Amino acid sequence: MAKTVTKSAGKSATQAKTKAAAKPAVKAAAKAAPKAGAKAAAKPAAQKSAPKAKSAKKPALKLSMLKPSVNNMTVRVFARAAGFDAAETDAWGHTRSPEYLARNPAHLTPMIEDKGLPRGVLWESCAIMQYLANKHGLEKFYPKAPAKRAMIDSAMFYLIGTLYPYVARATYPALGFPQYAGEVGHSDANPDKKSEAQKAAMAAIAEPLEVFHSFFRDGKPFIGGKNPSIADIRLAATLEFLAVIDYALPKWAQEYMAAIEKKLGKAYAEPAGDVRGYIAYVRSQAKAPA
Ligand SMILES: N[C@@H](CCC(=O)N[C@@H](CS)C(=O)NCC(=O)O)C(=O)O
Repeated sequence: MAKTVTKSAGKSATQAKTKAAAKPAVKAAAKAAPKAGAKAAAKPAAQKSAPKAKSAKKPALKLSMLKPSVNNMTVRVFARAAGFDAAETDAWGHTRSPEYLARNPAHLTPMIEDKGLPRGVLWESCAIMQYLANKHGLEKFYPKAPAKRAMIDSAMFYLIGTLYPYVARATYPALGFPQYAGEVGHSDANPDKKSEAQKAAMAAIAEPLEVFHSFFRDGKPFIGGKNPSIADIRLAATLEFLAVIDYALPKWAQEYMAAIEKKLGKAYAEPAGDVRGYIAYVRSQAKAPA
């Protein structure tokens, strides 16, 4: 299986920064010690600077992903925003290979590999973010206080269970993605019926979307408060797909997405660029003369 390891610009910049910052600190400590004239003083100085350099090191992350997917975009944005040293493997065309299925019988991406996990791998975008935030104490993205955390969890479950199925039924036909068994779009119904079902799904998006605004955000810039939480990353990424059907997002949602992108910068823009690039591609194909 050909592996494409894509290393993000943000990450290599951080890596370079870490290395550059770590070296002079250790060097300076070693230099300063002889000047102090005491051999014993050299050790504590060097030891003091060592943990600093170590704690600045970004935790490694092995991620299998698909670039056009917003489920994957979610974890890719989070990994960058939280400063992971993420090695991304493009799983396009490999999710049903015997090797992949042996590790992940659900054949899904995003998937992370982590020795600490009982089965060595973890899929489901929200579970991945929850796990990594728990493991590394990333409270900025996933608050620890039970009541606050419950709201983030509720928003994410509501998204996966209610909003996302509508988004998928409305956008997958335009994205060229397969639909789920049991849905009209997956059946051999005639094109008019399929189009009717797609329109119904599109119309159904407005209600849960408004719930995120009125209930979960509740006047705050983000669901997470002043900073985007993992629920915000999950929501903003999901809404990216709506561009493929020219869905008229309410003003608040447009501003909300812009605010997340502004706050997270390249961490958001880079994975979003892959999704947007794919949307631009499918749209250009749809317009191209047969
Ligand atoms: N609820 C899951 C959805 C994951 C999912 O549907 N992944 C798709 C890409 S969007 C996938 O990997 N499909 C490949 C396959 O089924 O073979 C999540 O949020 O992670």
